[in-house]
Amino acid sequence: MTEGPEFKYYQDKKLSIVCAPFCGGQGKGGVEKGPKYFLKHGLQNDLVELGWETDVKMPFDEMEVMGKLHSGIDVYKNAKRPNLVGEVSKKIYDCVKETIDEGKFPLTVGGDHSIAIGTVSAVLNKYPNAGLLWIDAHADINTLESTDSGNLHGCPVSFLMGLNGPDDTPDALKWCPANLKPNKIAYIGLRDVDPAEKQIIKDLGIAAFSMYHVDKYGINKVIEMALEAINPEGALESPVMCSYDVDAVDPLYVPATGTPVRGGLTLREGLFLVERLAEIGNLVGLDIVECNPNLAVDDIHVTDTISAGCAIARCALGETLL
Ligand SMILES: [Mn+2]
Repeated sequence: MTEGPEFKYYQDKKLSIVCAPFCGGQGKGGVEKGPKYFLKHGLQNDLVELGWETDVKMPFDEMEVMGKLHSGIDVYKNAKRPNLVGEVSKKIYDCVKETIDEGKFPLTVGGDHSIAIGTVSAVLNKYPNAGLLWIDAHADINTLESTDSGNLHGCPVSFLMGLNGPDDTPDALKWCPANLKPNKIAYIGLRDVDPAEKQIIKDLGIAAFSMYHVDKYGINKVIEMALEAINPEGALESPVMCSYDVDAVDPLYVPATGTPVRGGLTLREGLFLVERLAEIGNLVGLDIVECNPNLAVDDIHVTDTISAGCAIARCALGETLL
């Protein structure tokens, strides 16, 4: 086996798996089981075998949060559960911040994508010049004004960027520093974007690579274009965070997810993407979200989905084919 890639920002190779068993950013139960399934699948041991000193963190009490979730829904304007999303994402923020302060790579396992309000804010707190790759079938940039469903897993980017005015920011989310700039995020894998989101992406000039671009240029070129877009200086030295929604990958490979859309990345494209980031060596944080074992039709769906999620983590953290 050849020597694995080097991680410039985590040369000691220490890492925390931050568990984010949360489903309140959307309406389907089961996505909170993600962390448990990842751990049962052997994620921690896999990372240890890749040379990472690894611990597991629980930023919040899952039972307590599920209790609150079932005790009734809080609503702000048309947003569902803003208080719970705000409370939980703040706890995840604190945990990811602590992890980075300890010199450990934060690998956060969701949960739904609303948890990225916490993870991205924490990474940007430590690495203000970090770029963000948002790997997803969806843009997740709806504002409270534009969202039809009111599900906050479709809105995290709007909070990270501060696109909701003070009136449209629920109190429980006012802790969010909203420090993500439009020229520091690039999307890869998009194929189901709401009209209002398309307008926001155009107006703000956000780098967005849909499946059309993956087909046109190939995944490697798309990654390079995305990294150039979020490093306006042209250097590839800047830190990069990756928030990876498994629905970016085609449901053929990742069937057990809340909002599957056909025509996505192949499993190899999805893994190559993070292999390439590991090879470049600038990764400073990774989320893997939206694995929902409850939505599997059979056990094979569960295994396919969880093993793909674990493979994304391993490939991002140094596993190579040779
Ligand atoms: Mn998403």
